Amino acid sequence: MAPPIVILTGAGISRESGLATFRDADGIWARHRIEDVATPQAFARNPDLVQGFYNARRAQLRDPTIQPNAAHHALARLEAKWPAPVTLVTQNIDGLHARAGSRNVIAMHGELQKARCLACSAVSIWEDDITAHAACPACGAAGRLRPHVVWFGEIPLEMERIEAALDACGIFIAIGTSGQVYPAAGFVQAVRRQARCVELNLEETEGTALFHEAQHGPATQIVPAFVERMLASCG
Ligand code: BJW
Repeated sequence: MAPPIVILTGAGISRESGLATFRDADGIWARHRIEDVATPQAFARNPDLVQGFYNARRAQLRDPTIQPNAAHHALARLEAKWPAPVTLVTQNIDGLHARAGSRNVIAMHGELQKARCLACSAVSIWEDDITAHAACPACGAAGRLRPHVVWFGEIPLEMERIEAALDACGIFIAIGTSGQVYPAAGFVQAVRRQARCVELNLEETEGTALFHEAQHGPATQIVPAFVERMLASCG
C-alpha cells in the first residue's frame, strides 16, 4: 500500500519562478537585517519599514511574470495521483503551490496575500499594500493590520495539523530549504525512524546526512523527475 507523504518546501522551490531565497548569496537576508524586518519587535519599533518590506514583496506577486514553475506543478500532480494522503507543508508565503493546483497545503509561515487585524484577529485576503490607515474588513478598525506572516519568535501556524501529518507519514520529502529555521528544520529528525526521508535541493545542506536519499539540482528539473518516478512506482 502507498504510504502517506509529507512534503516540506522552502524558498528554493520558488527561486526559478523569480522569487529570491533568504540565505543564498543574492538572498533577502543579504539586503535586509532579520532584526529590522522579521520580528514582532521590529514591527513595534518601525511598522512603516516592515510594511514597506512586505508591500514590496506583495507587489512582486502581482507581477504577471511570477508564476508557479514545473516543480510546483509536479507536486500538485503528485497530490492528485498518489493513492494516499499527500500533505504539503510550505514555509513559503508566496501562494504558488495553491496557484499550481495543490489543495492540501499548510502555509506554516503564513501568506503574503493576507492581512491580520491586531484588533479582532480576523484574517482577510489582502493583495495590495497595507497602508498605515488601512481598515480591517471585519471590524473596521483603522491602522491595525499586519502582514499575515510568522516572524522569528512567533509560533508557526497549524502546528497540530502538521504534527498529525508527520506522525502518519511513511515518506518525507524536503525541497528547496536550507534547514536552518526551526521547527521546520527539525521535521526530518522527528520522522526519520518511521519514514523514508528524501532531500531535493540545489546543493547539499547542513542536514543532508539526516536524509536517506538526496538529489541535488534545480527544483524545476529534479522535482518533476522525482515525482514521475514516484508515480511510476505505485502503478
Ligand atoms: C534551490 C534552488 C533551486 C536555491 N532549486 N533548491 C536556537 C535553536 C533552535 C531554534 C531557535 C534558536 N533560536 C531561535 C530559534 C527559533 C527560530 C529559529 O529557528 N531560529 C534559527 C535561525 C536558529 N524559529 C522561530 O522563531 C520560529 N518559531 C518558533 O520556533 O516558535 C516556537 C514554537 C514552535 C513550534 C511549536 C511551539 C513553539 C518562527 C520562524 C519564522 C521564520 N520566518 C521567516 C520569515 C517570515 C516569512 C517571510 O518573510 O517570508 O520565514 S525567516 C525565513 O526563513 C522565512 C522562511 O520560510 C524560512 C526558511 O527559509 P528557507 O525556505 O529554508 O530558505 P533559505 O534561503 O534558507 O534556503 C533556500 C534553499 O533553497 C537553499 O538550501 C538553496 O540551496 C536552495 N535553492 N535555489 C532547489 N533553484
